[in-house]
Amino acid sequence: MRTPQAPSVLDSRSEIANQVERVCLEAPIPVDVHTHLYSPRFGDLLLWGFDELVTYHYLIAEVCRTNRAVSPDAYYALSKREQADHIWRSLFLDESPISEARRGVLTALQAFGLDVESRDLEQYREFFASTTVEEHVDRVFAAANVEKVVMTNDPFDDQERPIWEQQGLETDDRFLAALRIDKILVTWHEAQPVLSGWGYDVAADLSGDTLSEVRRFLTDWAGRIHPVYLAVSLASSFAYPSDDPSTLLIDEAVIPVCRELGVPFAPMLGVKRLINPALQLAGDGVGKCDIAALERLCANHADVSFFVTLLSRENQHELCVAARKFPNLMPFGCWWFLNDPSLIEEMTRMRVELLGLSFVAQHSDCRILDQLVYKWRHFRPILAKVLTDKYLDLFATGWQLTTEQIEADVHALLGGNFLDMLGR
Ligand code: RAT
Ligand code: ZN
Repeated sequence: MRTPQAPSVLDSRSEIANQVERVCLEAPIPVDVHTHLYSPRFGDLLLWGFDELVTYHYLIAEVCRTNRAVSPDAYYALSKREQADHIWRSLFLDESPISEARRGVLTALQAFGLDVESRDLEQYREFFASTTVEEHVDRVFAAANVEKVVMTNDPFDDQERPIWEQQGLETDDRFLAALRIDKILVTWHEAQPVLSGWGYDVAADLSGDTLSEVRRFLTDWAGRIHPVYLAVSLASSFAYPSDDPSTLLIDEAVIPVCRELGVPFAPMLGVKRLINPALQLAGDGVGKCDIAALERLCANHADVSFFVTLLSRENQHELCVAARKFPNLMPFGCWWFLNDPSLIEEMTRMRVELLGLSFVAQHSDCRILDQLVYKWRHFRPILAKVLTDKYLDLFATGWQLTTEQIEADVHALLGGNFLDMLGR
């Protein structure tokens, strides 16, 4: 019989620092809680490769300000390959690629063993052309050390819907589904005729059986995709309660379905949509949201979990305070414009100080498979830095730390807390 190993007590500052760094750099990510990735069976919906990587919408916004000789309209009129050539030239060759999104491209290329120093995009393209998507999914998951990712699944998407309808449940267990319901909550006037066309008896003014029919629609889709949460991106101006259809739809359709399924509702708040429409997908901005709306949601539905990320830096402290008051509120990730090292460090530090370990520290929001590598490689050392400081503060009081406890703490922050919330 094996005797259980004694927990390894860490008895010096340097030992603690070394172990925290090792654990943060090496721990598998149990689940990346929000991405826009798809499994290979979704075909073209799964974006990957050099041209996709450099035409990420974060880089489109950068190229349109860095090289104003090419207008947004002219940029979008180019082929994907020409867009990639233009971005590579303007953002990587004409100046140092110092921004976070540009650095990310280089981190990904380097991780695949490509020679970043050569600056030879044809060599990069050849590398991707010579691999299969299945091989590349394995390669990327291994390089990022990610076990599972949550997709963003929209039944209103005409390319995505038939795949679920024809092929049924996802079979690659690295890919979990999330039911995205922006169409219903943000643009009900557009969703209503579509739902009607699909045989749901819904009225624009929410009268009659509309709310139970929306519940039926959500339940049908939940049966089809088995979502780990229901999600929506809400504008910074989102108000709750309000006269907008979203209030009744949330209270009477979304929340009851989440309760029934035992999954969280994941509102993501703070976008200002298309402040520059010419930039298309790259044209959204940020606004501070009203934290009271979120507080009221959590208070009105104490038996449902809210899995929340906010886009504005100015909202982050309020979010932590709200989470202290509402145990059913779990903050996650450093979203989009906050996914920059200085802001990640600030937010992670503040969250640890106010919430201990009861949040999910990061998600990747990847749209392109290859980004999984850089989003996590850039995050891990920041987590190590913050946690090292915190553990050393504990050590200074005489508190004893073990490697096992640090591993458990890091696992929780990297997504274990999300799995616990689901009871998995
Ligand atoms: O981060 C992004 O790529 C944004 O464009 C959005 O997709 C956002 O993350 C969202 O999920 O709405
Ligand atoms: Zn997203």
